[in-house]
This record gives sequence, structure tokens and C-alpha cells, in this order.
Amino acid sequence: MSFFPDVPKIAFEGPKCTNPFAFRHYNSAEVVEGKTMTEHFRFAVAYWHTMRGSGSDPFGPGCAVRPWEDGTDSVAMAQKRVQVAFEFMEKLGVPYYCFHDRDVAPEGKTLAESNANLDAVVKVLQGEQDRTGIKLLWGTANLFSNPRFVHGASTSCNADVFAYGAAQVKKALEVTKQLGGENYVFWGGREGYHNLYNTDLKRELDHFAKFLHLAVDHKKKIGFTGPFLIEPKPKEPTTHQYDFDAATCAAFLRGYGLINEFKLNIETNHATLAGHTMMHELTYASINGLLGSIDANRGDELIGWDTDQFPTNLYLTTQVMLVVLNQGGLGAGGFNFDAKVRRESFEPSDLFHAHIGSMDSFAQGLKIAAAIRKDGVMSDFVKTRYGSWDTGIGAGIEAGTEDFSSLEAYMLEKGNAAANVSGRQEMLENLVNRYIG
Ligand code: XUL
Ligand code: CO
Repeated sequence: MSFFPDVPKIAFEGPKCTNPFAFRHYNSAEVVEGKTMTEHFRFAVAYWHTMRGSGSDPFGPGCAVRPWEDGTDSVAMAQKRVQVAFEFMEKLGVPYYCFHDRDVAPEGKTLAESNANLDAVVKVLQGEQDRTGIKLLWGTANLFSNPRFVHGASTSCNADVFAYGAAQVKKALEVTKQLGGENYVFWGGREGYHNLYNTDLKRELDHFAKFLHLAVDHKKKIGFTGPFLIEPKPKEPTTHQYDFDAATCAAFLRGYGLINEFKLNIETNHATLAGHTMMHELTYASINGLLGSIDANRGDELIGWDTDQFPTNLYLTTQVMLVVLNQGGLGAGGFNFDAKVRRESFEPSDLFHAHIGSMDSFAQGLKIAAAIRKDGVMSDFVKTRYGSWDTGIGAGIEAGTEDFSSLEAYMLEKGNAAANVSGRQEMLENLVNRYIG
């Protein structure tokens, strides 16, 4: 039985094709810079959006047409949904998926019941993974939907909620390991505050770090070897989220002795909510050795919240791929489409159009970024721009052989600094356009 009877297996048909159910650029076996596109991207489908997104918004209920849903939140429905998910991913040709514990299985009345529900669905997930070869890129725990997390999880004022969150992460991590998951993600859903009048900021940050240390201890205890990833986000649902951006996370991880245990999962819409470009966040993470994985999506320039749209902008995908290629890939990470179709795109086929368009956009971004790197003008320009640091006084400063007195003596003798040279931003923007065009 097929849940998407009208959709064929999506094939690569080349840039000229007009078939909306085909790839025009994503050619999984095509080699770019020594790796296939499959290896570059390790694309993943986000279970929460694609399988659980209903299209509900603050003004109205869900309206997505999902013929396989029976209207219950039962374990049987959750198990059936796994079959739907794997048929979708097989037809799309993505090698990975990602989930929260509560996306795949319903929450029970007690923790024990919730764990049993999860185990019952994990059995089916394992079976479908074995049947299709599709793998788990990362798992995570939902510590934000249930009302018990109203004040946060590890940063809650209620110590019992910290304990509940710990138990939930323990189980989600064990299940991720059981399914061969390659990473584990921490997004601090409600780890933040709305108002400092009622918040002990120091205590909350200490508890957050304590929670992560305990998670690292458990990871080592059970022998989970994949990277732990923190996903920065500046606001929403809270006014201030503790994982504000890559720089805040790096400082937090360093300050609490966690820097060697975590990498970052950088998401486009979170970057822009923080007032940064995605390229900034990726670059900041990368230069700190922290770029582990990507949540691929985009926001809306006119809307100030996390719209989680599918990315189709070639400037964005080119910039992302420049950073990823420059650091030699994402290692165990990948590109997870943390993105949802619009409420108006309520038919099952829209799920295909959304993923096809974004995979194609990233494939184009990859080819454009590789061409820019091959051309070398951009990297040569940057190298030359900093040339004064390669010899003479610049090399001395970098090597630590100069001090304020020697620098004063140098400049007193020279009289003035060497003339500056143009930054040529517009020329470089033209260069990018040349390759995008
Ligand atoms: C929320 C968000 C999450 C994380 C996983 O904005 O991005 O879905 O990716 O918890
Ligand atoms: Co995300």
C-alpha cells in the first residue's frame, strides 16, 4: 500500500527539465571537490515538521490534508506514521532523518508509560531503517511542549522538572544510540527567561551547565560516540534564550568547561533572529572549531519570528556552501530541513515540492561555491588583503615578539602607517553574481 500513490521516485532529470517531481541540480552521485552530493549534504528530513506539522497557527487549527492520519494520538497511529515517513524519504532519496522523542511517539501519563510508547515506535523505526538503509542523523528530546516545562527544563525554578528533563534526555540519548544515530542535539526550548524580576540568572546558567555535564557523563557511560550539538537561538519562545548565538554558546561552553564536548547545530532562521547572517554564524562557529551540523531553513525578511521556511535562495545556499567547503565538510553532521510547508500548501505533494526545491538550491549553491573556490579570486583577495601580517612588523606582532614600546619605536621611525587599499566589496559581490548567473 502506498501513502503517496501519485508521486513517483524523484529522479535527477537535469537543469532543463520542467517536471516538478524531479531534481534539476541535485544529482546524488555527482562528484564535486572529490565527494558525491550525497556525501556533501547528508540531507535529513525533520520528523516534527514533515510528519507532525498540521499547519496550525495562533489564529486557526491545522488544515493539512494527511489521508493516513486517523485523528488519534495512539501508539498504533505513531507506528503507521513511521511507514508513511519512510515511504516519503525513500521516494525523495534522502539518506537521513531527525526526530524529537515526542514527535515519533505519544507522551504517556507517566514517564514509564512514555518510555514504553517510545520503545514500541523505535522498534518500527529500526525495522524501516533496516529495510531502506535510511539512517538517523540525530535525535533529541522535546523539553518544551509539555506544560511541566513552563519555566524551562534544566533552568526551571522547580528542581523536579530538572530531574524529569534529565530522565527524558537519558532515554532519548539511549534510543538515539540504539538506532545508530550519528549526533545528539540540544535545543534549549524554554531555557531562558521572560523577565529578570523573577529570575536568578546565575543559578539558571549554573543549572544549565550542570545538566549538560550530566549528559556528557551519561554519554560516556553508555558509549555514545557521536557529537553532542547545541543549537543556538536568541529568542522564541522566551524573550532571551540562553543559547543566544554561536558566540554566546562558545563563551558559555568555555566558561563551564564544556567546550571540548560540544559542537553547534547552526540554523538559518535562528541566525537571522539574532541579527546575524547565516554566513556569520557558520563562520563564527567554524573558526572556533564548533561547526558540527546545519538546520537548513530560512526566515521571512518581513516577519520577525521563526517562520522555518524551506530555503531556495541561491545567495544563501552559496554562502553556506562556501563556509562548509572551506572547513572541509561537516563530518558527522549534515543538512536537516528544519522547515515546514506554508499553511496554504496543505496537500501531501507539497512536502515533495518543498524538499525537492531546497535540495536543488543547495546543489546549485555547492556547484557555485566550488566554482568560486576554483577561480581563487576571492580567497587570493583575502590573503593579499592581510599580506602586511605575513612579514615585517605584522609577522612580529602575530609571533609575539613585539610590545607597545617596540611598536611605538617602529612608528616613530616610520612617521606614518602605510597607505590603505580598497576593500573591493562591490567587485567581490560582482564575482559571486558572475558564478550565480
Ligand atoms: C526550534 C528548533 C527545534 C530544534 C530541535 O526553533 O529549531 O526544532 O531544531 O529541537
Ligand atoms: Co532547528
